[in-house]
Amino acid sequence: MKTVDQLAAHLDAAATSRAAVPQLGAGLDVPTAYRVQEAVVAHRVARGERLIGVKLGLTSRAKMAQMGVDEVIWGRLTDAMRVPDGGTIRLGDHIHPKAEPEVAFLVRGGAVAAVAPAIEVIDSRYVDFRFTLPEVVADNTSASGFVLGAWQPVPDGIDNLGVLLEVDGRVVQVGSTAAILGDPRRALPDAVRLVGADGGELADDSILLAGAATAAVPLRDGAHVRVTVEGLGTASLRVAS
Ligand code: 0L1
Ligand code: MG
Repeated sequence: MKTVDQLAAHLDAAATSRAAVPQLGAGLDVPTAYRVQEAVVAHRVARGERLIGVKLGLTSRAKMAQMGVDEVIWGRLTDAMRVPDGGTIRLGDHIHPKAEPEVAFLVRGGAVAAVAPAIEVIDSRYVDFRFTLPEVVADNTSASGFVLGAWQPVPDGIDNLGVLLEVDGRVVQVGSTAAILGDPRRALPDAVRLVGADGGELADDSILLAGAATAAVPLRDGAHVRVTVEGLGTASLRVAS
């Protein structure tokens, strides 16, 4: 088995060269995988990226069942992953990206200060998007990009808001914020617990991507993707080659 630093360099090279790598194979446990994730993200920081938040993954019953787990996972977000609302992502900067509709929180003083509709772009560094739980943790939970709509005060009752994912004006996924941990507000205590267990904390003005409300859809050249969360507004991106 390779060392944590070797595995991190391997995954970072896959991301920077946009060439998917085979799964790492047995022998990696989840605690070690989080060390690999930290080291993978350290490569980004060494290139000048700044940590600006965290994301939760496997937050729906469907994704947990698919992976055979009952615990959410978390990953690190950097400023270079952020795409402006209505901005463009390039396929050439990714391997096989997918988009999923999410809700994002702005964390301040240990509490949620604002909420926004969001799109997460996930892009596994593994061939065919196939991985075990430790492998996806090591790969920073497939984090690759995200778009935030406008921040706004958190309304009462965000536990069952309708969510639409449109591609080129056609609705391709319909869901509810209930798919995000039963209630997306659970993301904050979960993130505080998971990040805290790792010795970290959510600094003021951290972004928290709470999780996906529907399945992810593959992104293709020229697509216009828009997410609408009932009562919260929209977030969108364009895909170019
Ligand atoms: O954000 C997510 O829920 C993704 C977690 C990793 C699994 C995947 O890539 O689908
Ligand atoms: Mg996600």
